[in-house]
Amino acid sequence: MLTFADRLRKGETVYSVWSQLGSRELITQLALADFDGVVIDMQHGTHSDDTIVTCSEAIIGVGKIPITRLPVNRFDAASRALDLGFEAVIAPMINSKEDAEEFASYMKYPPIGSRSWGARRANQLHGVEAGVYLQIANEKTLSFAMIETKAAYENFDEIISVDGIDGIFVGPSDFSIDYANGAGVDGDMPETQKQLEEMPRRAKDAGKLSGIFAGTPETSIKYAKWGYNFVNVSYDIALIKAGSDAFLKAAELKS
Ligand code: 3PY
Ligand code: MG
Repeated sequence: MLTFADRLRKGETVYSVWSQLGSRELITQLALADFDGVVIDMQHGTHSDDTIVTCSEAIIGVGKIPITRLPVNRFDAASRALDLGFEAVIAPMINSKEDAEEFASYMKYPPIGSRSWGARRANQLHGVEAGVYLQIANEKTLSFAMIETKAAYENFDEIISVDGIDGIFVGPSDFSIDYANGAGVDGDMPETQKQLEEMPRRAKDAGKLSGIFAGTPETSIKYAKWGYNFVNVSYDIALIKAGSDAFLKAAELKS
């Protein structure tokens, strides 16, 4: 338990699946599939402060890594997610050193931050004594600051060097929207590829981790080759659609 940080720091590439649909039954099925972890999306998914309570249990119950992405500027929910047993929290739209410092303050106990004590559910789920959890939590739970705007990219070095930020997590879609000045959304747009390729190296040089949202097999392979430690390969809605389309096509039930 609490293995995510160790696996990434040892050099393993970890592959997760993203959950937008806030159902515990669905989370259990995603966790039973062969992904390493499940990301509960509180920003754009139908998850809420309530649904995430049972999600960590469902994911940990089948031996997978529980991760969540917060809504924008809901740093209070970061501490609570950790209290519920999540091993990593992804914060969207971290555009400045100040945003990163505020996020980190909710993620880490003193002396790094000011996370408040109350991790009893995390202790139980991960099978560690309260005092032990306090000693290991800052190292074993991970804060990922999302880089998904031009401003964030320009402030990359300042954001990545904040004590208590363990890594960056790139959002190629929002990044592309900002680079296209709102004209379109395309994570593969040529104007952003150099930046996406260089970020894992810059994170590594700073002694930090890197993650990214892929979405297709091709982008998953590309990002892993570029050195991202943590690649989210797809999401529940897309997998249901892809599976349905493939079935109907194979059975020749629809043209
Ligand atoms: C993005 O690509 O902007 C994301 O936030 C990934 O979900
Ligand atoms: Mg985004």
